[in-house]
Amino acid sequence: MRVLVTGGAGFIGANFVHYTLANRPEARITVLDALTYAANEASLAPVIDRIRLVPGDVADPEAVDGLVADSDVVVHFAAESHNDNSLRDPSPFVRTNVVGTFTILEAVRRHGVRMHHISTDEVYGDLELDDPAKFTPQTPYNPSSPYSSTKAGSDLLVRAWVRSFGVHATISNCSNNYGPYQHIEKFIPRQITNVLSGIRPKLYGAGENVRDWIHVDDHNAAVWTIVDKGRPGETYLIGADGERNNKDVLELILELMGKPTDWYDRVTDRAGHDLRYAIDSTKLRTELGWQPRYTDLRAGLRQTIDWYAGNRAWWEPAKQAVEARYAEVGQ
Ligand code: NAD
Ligand code: TDX
Repeated sequence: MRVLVTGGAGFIGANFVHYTLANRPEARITVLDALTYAANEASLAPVIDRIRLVPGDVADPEAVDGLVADSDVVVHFAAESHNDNSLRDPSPFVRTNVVGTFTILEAVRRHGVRMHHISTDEVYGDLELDDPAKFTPQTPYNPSSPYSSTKAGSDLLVRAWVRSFGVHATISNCSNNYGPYQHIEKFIPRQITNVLSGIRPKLYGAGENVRDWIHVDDHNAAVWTIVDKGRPGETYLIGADGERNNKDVLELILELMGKPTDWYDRVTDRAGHDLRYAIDSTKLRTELGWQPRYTDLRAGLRQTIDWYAGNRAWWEPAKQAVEARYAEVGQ
């Protein structure tokens, strides 16, 4: 099977490449990635002789067309992915997430190629902290940030291309991922690398916001389950029942790293900060038989901490600039 992985030099995409090489030896992988600030070629270095890495923009039809034509399936991860960045400058989010997905859709339509679109639970907006409800495939779209609204827009394009043109596509909306190779602008790796750098961790507001954490390998196993068995045009929600508030996650990181659990700063809250995300993944589990393997957040975080401690060369060059950028806005 020839697999085109867009965004394969980013966090989830690079883990997808590693997961695929380990579990699907028959797959022939091409990565299309614009190598933005969020990419790290070192994430693919150990396997670079087993894949083809093509630098290029998913919003550029010429870069996309031939690669799609030569594929059996496109797994579309490429996106601008960080909410905080989208609040500073939404324009690359509109281009990559909306125009990029449109460009991929037109190419898969032209060449009759199967597509799986990677999206987020943030398209559903947020839930109250004390609401027992979770997001389901029936929850109406109600995105809050420039990031999540462009992801919602991309999902709606996929749905329309399925219905109008019969494109063979599936969509998955996953909750917050953690694991190796995640950019240090994101919550968990930012705090781990802060501790490793002697910097006090930074919690937005009171830290009551809840995220539904899933290990990146569980996400990628679910993606393969959908590529193998998903029904065309269907949407699957991916989540591992990992709800925790940010303060609890931070205190767990501090405990695992041998620091006092109050060794952190409270900083300016995110504008429009979504309160809570929670996924009901019943459809994926019952219809397609997927189950998460990493159900112990403590064990998954310990493995992730060990990875950042053992791979300083991967993240240290970016650390100062990431923290300087946050400091400009009091975070
Ligand atoms: P990331 O920011 O780590 O990686 C994104 C990758 O896309 C980078 O390698 C970047 O260079 C590439 N890219 C950006 N613009 C591009 C363009 N115009 N053309 C080609 N490549 C481009 O993101 P991530 O966290 O790995 O997220 C991957 C996907 O998963 C995204 O679609 C995101 O919305 C979705 N998602 C992420 C999470 C999460 O917790 N991180 C959860 C649910 C869904
Ligand atoms: O320093 C921080 N302190 C802090 O308290 C940072 C960077 C974040 N936070 C909070 C904000 C969120 O409530 O932690 C939570 C997680 O923040 P992020 O890692 O920025 O993730 P989030 O905004 O929840 O979005 C993530 O999950 C859904 C991914 O970045 C998205 O790409 C994905 O769609």
